Amino acid sequence: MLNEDPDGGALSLEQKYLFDAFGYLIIPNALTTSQIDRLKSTLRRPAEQWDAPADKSEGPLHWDPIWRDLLDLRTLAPILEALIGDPGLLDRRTTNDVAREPLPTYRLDHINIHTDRGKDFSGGMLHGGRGTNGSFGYRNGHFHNGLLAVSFELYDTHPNNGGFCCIPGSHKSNVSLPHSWHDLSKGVADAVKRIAAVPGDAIIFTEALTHGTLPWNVAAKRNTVFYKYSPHHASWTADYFDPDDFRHYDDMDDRKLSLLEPPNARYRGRQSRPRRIEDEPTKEN
Ligand SMILES: O=C(O)CCC(=O)C(=O)O
Repeated sequence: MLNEDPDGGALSLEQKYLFDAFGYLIIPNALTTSQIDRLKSTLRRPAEQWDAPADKSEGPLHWDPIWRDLLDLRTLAPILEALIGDPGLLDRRTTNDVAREPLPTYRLDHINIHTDRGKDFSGGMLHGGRGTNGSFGYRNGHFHNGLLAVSFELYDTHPNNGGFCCIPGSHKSNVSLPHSWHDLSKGVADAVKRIAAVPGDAIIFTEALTHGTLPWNVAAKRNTVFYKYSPHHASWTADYFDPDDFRHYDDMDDRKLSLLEPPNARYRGRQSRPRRIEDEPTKEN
C-alpha cells in the first residue's frame, strides 16, 4: 500500500528540515561495530573514480561481502529512497512488481576510499555546488539530488574536529564561492563548518553542497569510505558498474544487483538484468 507521506516516513520532520536547510544529515548507528571492524580488516587500498583499477575485479565491491552489504543497508536504504529515489517509478509498478520486493529507484554511481589523510594533510579544495550533478531541489514534497554522497568514517574524526567540512546551505546558493575560500590549505573561512563523526555514523550530503576535506593536523588516523548514488537515469562517472560482474556472489540479491544497473529510464524489457531470476513476460492487470 502506498504510504500517505510522500517520503515514506523515512525521515523525521526534523531530518527533512535539516537536509533541506543545510544540505547534509548525520545518521547515527548506520553501521555496527562489527561491520566497521570488517571494513577496516578488508580494506585493500585507496580508491578514486578517476583512478579505477585496470582490472575491474580489483574494485572494492570484490574485496569482501561487507563492501557489497554497504550498497543496501537497512538503516539507510529508506532514507536514500527519500532523498534520491524516483517516487514516480514506484507508483508505476505493476501488480506483478508489487508482489515482489521493491527495487531501489536510484543507483550506485561510484565509490571513493580515502586512506591518505594522514598527519600533515594540508587540506583540500572546497568543491561541489550547483551544476548538472550538483543539482538539488524539493518539489511536490520530494527531494531531488543529482548526486548524493554517503560517507562512513572508520575512525573517530573528533580529534581533528572533523575531516569533512561544508558550507551549510550552500546547495541553494546563487552566488559563486569567493575564490579566496577555495583552498583549505590556505585557511579555513569562518563560514566553513567542521563535521566530526564517529565510526558507525553516516554523513549524507548532496554534491550540490560546497564541501571539502579539512587540513588534518593530528596523529589520529582517518580512513573514509564514500558510496555515491545517482538518480536511476543519470550518472556522474563514465565507468558504469555491470550487475553481471557480481551475479555470481551468493550475497547479491535483486536489490543490490539493481543498484549496479547502468543509468537508464528503467523501462520494461530493457537489456540490463537487475534481477537474479530474469523477469518473465508479464500480463499487466
Ligand atoms: O574528506 C571528506 O570527507 C570530503 C570528501 C569530498 O570532498 C568528496 O567526497 O567529494
